[in-house]
Amino acid sequence: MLKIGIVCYPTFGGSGIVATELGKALAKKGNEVHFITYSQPVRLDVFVENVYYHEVSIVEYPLFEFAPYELSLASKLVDVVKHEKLDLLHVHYAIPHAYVAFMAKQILMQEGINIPILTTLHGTDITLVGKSELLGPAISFAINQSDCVTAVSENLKQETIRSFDIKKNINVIPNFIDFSEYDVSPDLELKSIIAPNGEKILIHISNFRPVKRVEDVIRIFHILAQDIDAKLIMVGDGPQRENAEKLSRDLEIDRQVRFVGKSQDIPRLLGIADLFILPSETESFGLVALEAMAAKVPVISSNTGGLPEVNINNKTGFTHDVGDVVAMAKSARFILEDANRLEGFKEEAYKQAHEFDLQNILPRYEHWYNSVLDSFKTNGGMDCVE
Ligand code: GMT
Repeated sequence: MLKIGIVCYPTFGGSGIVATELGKALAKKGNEVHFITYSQPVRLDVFVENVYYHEVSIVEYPLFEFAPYELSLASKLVDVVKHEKLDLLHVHYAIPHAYVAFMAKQILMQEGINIPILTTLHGTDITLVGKSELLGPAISFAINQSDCVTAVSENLKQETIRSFDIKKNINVIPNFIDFSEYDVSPDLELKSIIAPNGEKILIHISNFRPVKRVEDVIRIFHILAQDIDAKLIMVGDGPQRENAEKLSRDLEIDRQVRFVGKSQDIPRLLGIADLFILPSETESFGLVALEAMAAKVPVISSNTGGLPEVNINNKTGFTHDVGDVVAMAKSARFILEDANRLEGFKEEAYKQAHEFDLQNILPRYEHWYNSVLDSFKTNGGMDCVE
């Protein structure tokens, strides 16, 4: 059994969820899993066997206008690796986590400890922040200095190779869903509150950042609602929420749209939905689309990034060009207007979600860990292969 350190962003967001669920699954199998973050990951219960949480306290000093988080994290990593005798560090996100892990590794080397650093790329570090010319060299460096790297989709792998000077082999290990913990039996009482007259229920879940194009969700719904009796649930919060609320008032559909804020109850909400809308500008994978499909909810999404690897056009839903709200609304109507057709799409979405069952993906992570550890034992670490 391994002692694994996991570093991630602990807030609402796909990468933190993937890191947390992976850690939980590894702990269930008897590995000792140590989460090292600045606050407790949202989906983590720390009173579970084999799970440990180490909070990074950020050093504040009046001279520092910006608290040096990277310094605090590197120091914490050194401390936890030494005292818990970790076998490896699995960091989620190149910046700053892979960058910081490299620094921690150098410090530990001085003490004769050679800890493998495994990095998983989730997207924003490559496709959004990573586009900054200023950060490019630091991101390339962090990726190249990792002992092993994975990306969550083939598209993200190719995008990383295109955008940076990458000298590492990048393995693709997609996001996953733990069906054993996914109870989505429909809550009929909730359904009758949201849609008292049997209206179709559409849902969008995100952090309402500009990349999610939440105003497109409202526009799609506005077009659709002219032909289909429907309600829309908007789950999450973020910088574009106010604009989206205003738009729904301006379009006079605010009585049909509910903004419910952040929720810990995603499966319950998905359990009553008929269609998921994800018109993002880009999405390296789209974990939330996978969660919807696991709840038998077909998806209307854009066709960018890794989304077409998850949402299969004209099978599990539809994919369209970014911003083409008319086509997205048309496809939504096509799915919803015929009960048998809707059932067919639901079944296909559910079937496709099983491709990403944790039971299939976890062994790939375990294999990855073991192969890098083997190479550390035999030659002090070399580029890993799957
Ligand atoms: O975009 C988000 O909602 C959050 C973001 C994150 O950094 O946590 O998600 C990214 O990682 C997820 C897990 O791998 C992917 O499913 C999301 O597609 C990806 N977001 C983007 O690429 C914009």
